[in-house]
Amino acid sequence: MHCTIIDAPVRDGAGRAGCDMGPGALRAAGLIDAISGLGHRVADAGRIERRPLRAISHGNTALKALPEIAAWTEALSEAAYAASDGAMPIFLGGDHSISAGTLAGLARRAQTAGRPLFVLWLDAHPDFHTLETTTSGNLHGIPLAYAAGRPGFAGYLPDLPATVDPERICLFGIRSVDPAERDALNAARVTVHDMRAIRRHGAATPIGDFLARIAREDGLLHVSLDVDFLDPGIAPAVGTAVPGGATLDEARLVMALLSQAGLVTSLDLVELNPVLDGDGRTARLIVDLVADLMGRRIERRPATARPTRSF
Ligand code: EXY
Ligand code: MN
Ligand code: MN
Ligand code: MN
Repeated sequence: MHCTIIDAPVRDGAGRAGCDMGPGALRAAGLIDAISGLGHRVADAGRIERRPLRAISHGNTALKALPEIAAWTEALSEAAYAASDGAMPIFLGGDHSISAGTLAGLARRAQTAGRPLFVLWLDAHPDFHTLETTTSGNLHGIPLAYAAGRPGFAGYLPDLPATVDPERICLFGIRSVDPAERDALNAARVTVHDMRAIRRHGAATPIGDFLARIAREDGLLHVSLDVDFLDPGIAPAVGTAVPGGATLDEARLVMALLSQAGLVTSLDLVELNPVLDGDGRTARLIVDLVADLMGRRIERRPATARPTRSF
């Protein structure tokens, strides 16, 4: 596999500062060595430059940093399109607003390639607000709606040349949904596996079914991994922590299933806030999960020590 690492140090979409240091923290935690150590060729594209700011106004006065996020979205859309021509781009966020750009570029790539794009959204939140429905005004709450072509973005950016079909989106790990998002997800027929369903039925069947469909349709698969997918007990370095997230075993199972299927063609790692990661353990955990996804063999430890005989 050929991978391209792309830093997207975006912080303006989140309610608190710090996500701009995410790429540096993932690198310091050994991300590149972890991937190349598995035999993959890694190209380092370095940091994306934001486009120049344009004046953009909108009737929703709650919106924060609209010109900044628009300028990042344009830059990331171009970068994602270019980097996905034959390689697997890995985008180091940055807050989740980066995925509006990465998905826009990847949808265009899929259209060029004549293949359907599927999205696995690993997150506590659906990020399915429009510019009209968000009440927090934090634009990390909108990227999936934007990429799916929901109405409610008029006057923001030029129309997307390609969007992600909502019926090819799978939300997994969800446990914090705003009412406007709930209604829109139902109307758009997005697949939602919330934590309650995962606890009751397990992770293997829904992920396996989604992967089987992608294989049948010869699709591309983008995985967007928000740190808050994980339980805050194991991944505290996130500004929007929600209790009851994926455990280490659940997250590793998902990564192992993705690795075995070999269908992932692009990846976002978002919302890591190193300011909240005193000992760096969240960054190390994300690197570990990426290594699982990229094919590291899962070692099985016996539940109890094996009896040994020395005579
Ligand atoms: N739905 C909430 C809002 O719109 O403010 C929370 C969004 C959190 C987004 C995080 C990154 O996934
Ligand atoms: Mn998110
Ligand atoms: Mn989230
Ligand atoms: Mn909201």
